[in-house]
Amino acid sequence: MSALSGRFLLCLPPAAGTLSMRCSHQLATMRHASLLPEKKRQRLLFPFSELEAHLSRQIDRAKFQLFQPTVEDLRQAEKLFTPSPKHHIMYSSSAVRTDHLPELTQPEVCFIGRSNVGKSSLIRALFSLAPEVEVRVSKTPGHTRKLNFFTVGRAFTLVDMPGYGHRAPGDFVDMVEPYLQQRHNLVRTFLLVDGGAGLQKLDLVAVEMCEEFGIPYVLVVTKIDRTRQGALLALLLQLQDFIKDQTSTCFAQPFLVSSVQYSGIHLLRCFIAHVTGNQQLDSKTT
Ligand SMILES: Nc1nc2c(ncn2[C@@H]2O[C@H](COP(=O)(O)OP(=O)(O)OP(=O)(O)O)[C@@H](O)[C@H]2O)c(=O)[nH]1
Ligand SMILES: [Mg+2]
Repeated sequence: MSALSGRFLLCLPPAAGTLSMRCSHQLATMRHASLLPEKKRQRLLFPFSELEAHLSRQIDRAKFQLFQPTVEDLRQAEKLFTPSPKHHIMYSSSAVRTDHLPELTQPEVCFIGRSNVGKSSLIRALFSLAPEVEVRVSKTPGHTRKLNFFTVGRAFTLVDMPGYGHRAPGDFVDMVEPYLQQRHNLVRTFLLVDGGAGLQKLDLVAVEMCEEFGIPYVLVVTKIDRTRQGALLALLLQLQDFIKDQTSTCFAQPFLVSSVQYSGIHLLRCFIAHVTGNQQLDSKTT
């Protein structure tokens, strides 16, 4: 286990009516992140910064940092992900068929990707300041079988999806495709790609689906704690070219995350706050 992972736990008192005390990783908060030495903090908040040093000078860095909020922006975004008596963050419902989809009006974001790519883990990391919100993760592919809806106050909804590929639910196509195509309040789809595995055939199928429906989506590279830097940089360059040449509704900058070490989680929170219309930023690139 790395020096950053798992060691520092911030224990929150149990919510009324629950028995156990749940713990949240300390690096999940900006307050604790700010106590880190400069280099480590930078790596945690802006994971691309670590790769940048290895990038050839000829390569334009700007396109890797289109979304470049300030540390103060990240702090503001954190408030949206922090529950309070007036701002409840909770699991709200599940759907296995399109006619089960809850009718909601607030902006929505969803997470799609191959089974086991880390969708539920990423959502759990995003919600780690609300540890009473239960997001189930598993080593076994095909764990999430339904569309699970989580509400973040009145600000937005977030949807965890079943994975495609090995052990995907039988009715996956009937469920996920119509959702992506018809969901009126869906403002952004996050398409996760495993950093270790790189772009796979099934990822390309998902890209094709998003392109065909013309929905705005973003590539998120997961498990970067398990990926060698050289491989990660190569993947990032490949994704940049791929997005430029073969997509039209994909955001030009892929995001990098580790749900174990919390790298990129604060940045992604801020991006979600922004695209759901809950946070204005100086840089308007989304
Ligand atoms: N090292 C590392 N492991 C991760 C990370 N994210 C997820 N995992 C592991 O990957 C496995 C799958 O994670 P899940 O979050 O359940 O994946 P999923 O995409 O929701 O999978 P399905 O629900 O089956 O589609 C689990 O064993 C996680 O612990 C990460 O950032 N780093
Ligand atoms: Mg899952």
